[in-house]
Amino acid sequence: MRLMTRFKRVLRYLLLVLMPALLLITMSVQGSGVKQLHEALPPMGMICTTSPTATFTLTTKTGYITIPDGNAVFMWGFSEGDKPFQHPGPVLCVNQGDTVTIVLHNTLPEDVSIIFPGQENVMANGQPSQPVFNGVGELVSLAPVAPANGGSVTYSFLASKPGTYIYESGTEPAKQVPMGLFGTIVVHPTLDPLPMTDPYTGQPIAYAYNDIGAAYNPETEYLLVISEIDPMLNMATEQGYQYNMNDYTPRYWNYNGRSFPDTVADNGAPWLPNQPYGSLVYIHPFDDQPFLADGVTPNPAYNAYPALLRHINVGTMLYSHHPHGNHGRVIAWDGHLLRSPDGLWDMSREEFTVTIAPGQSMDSLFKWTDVEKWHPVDNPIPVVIPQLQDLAVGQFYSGSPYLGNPEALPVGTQALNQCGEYYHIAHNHALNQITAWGVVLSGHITFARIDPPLPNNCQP
Ligand SMILES: [Cu+2]
Repeated sequence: MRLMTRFKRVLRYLLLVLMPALLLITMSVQGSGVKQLHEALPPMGMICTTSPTATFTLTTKTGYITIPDGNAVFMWGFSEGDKPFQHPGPVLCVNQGDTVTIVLHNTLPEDVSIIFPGQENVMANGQPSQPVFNGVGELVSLAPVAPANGGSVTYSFLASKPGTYIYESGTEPAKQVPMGLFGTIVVHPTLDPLPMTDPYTGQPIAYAYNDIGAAYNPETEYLLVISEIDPMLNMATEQGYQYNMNDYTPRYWNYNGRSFPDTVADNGAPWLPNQPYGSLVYIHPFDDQPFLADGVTPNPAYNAYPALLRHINVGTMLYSHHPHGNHGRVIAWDGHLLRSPDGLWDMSREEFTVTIAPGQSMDSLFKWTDVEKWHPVDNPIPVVIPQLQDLAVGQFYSGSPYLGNPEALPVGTQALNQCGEYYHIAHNHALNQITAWGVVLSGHITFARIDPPLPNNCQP
């Protein structure tokens, strides 16, 4: 009985959270940009923190994040400069060849350091960054620390290889990383800053690596930071108790620091002041025909470059990611482009579900293709819609199996049905992890939204 009441309360809370999220999503349908600072967050897409000198100040902070089951969890985090606590840490975007400098200021009551997996010859205060041992030869940190309660340390390295990388605590990482001391480094390749544009539309083209096979639409660049939380560890840390790490049991599962349905809310959603990054993937159908059948009229639906999805796993276990309905083309692991050393063989591959190990990064290209070329008049592919009682008319449903064809929904149904858009769930295939402390349909879930080709009711 008590469980039932709790379930209803949680359900009501989920709906409360979901409603403004859906409203915001439908209101903000314009494409997103990257390479912008936090001040004006585009509603969707990866948010880059940039610096003209590739110099960043990261300050450790404490704060709270909210989980859709109603809980607020105490966290540690990296914030840029003197900005308020945020979770996860800022996405530091630099260019290949930059000398990256990161000044760590530590306000926490424990020593903190940062390690940079995938970066070579990292320096700490001008000396090679190396593991630190105490007087009796015990390892105390994987890198020189910023001492507790106000200490600082400066790291630097040459960003020699493009790709998606993790930065995270190297001091007591089994505790400090799950407490939230992690973030993402994105190194744009030297090929990227060149003024590459599409010959038909003049729109910019970006590259994830120094390879034309890694071309993507820079308006559709997304990040998925995969993490987990054992709230008992966080509570013990907040209250100053020791925590036996043998008891470590994650109960919350976050994408970009949020659990579903908050994952699909906009960047900078006002009810998530410390969790600025959404993870809704928002694209249009892939169409590489620049002209209509007459060969001269520009094709308004022309969309020849896929989205880029960057993934990192900062958790302690393997996580699968399944983008549903579409395969992603995996083009790189850990900053290594999947191409043979002689450059001749493209070793990228389409994957139904990708399993990402702790500490790994993976980049994939993602597109949605209208294979059957459905058209309401010219090509009305017949489909039998099941009886209403056999349908689950959820929030993310247009009433039609076809993109661009909104249909009437049962009376009282609250659903997104703006222009016949599709919503595909994208989630972790370990279904016990699409939960929030046992509440189902939270945790590691986000969505891909596919709008009909332009022009449409969402973007006239
Ligand atoms: Cu599924």
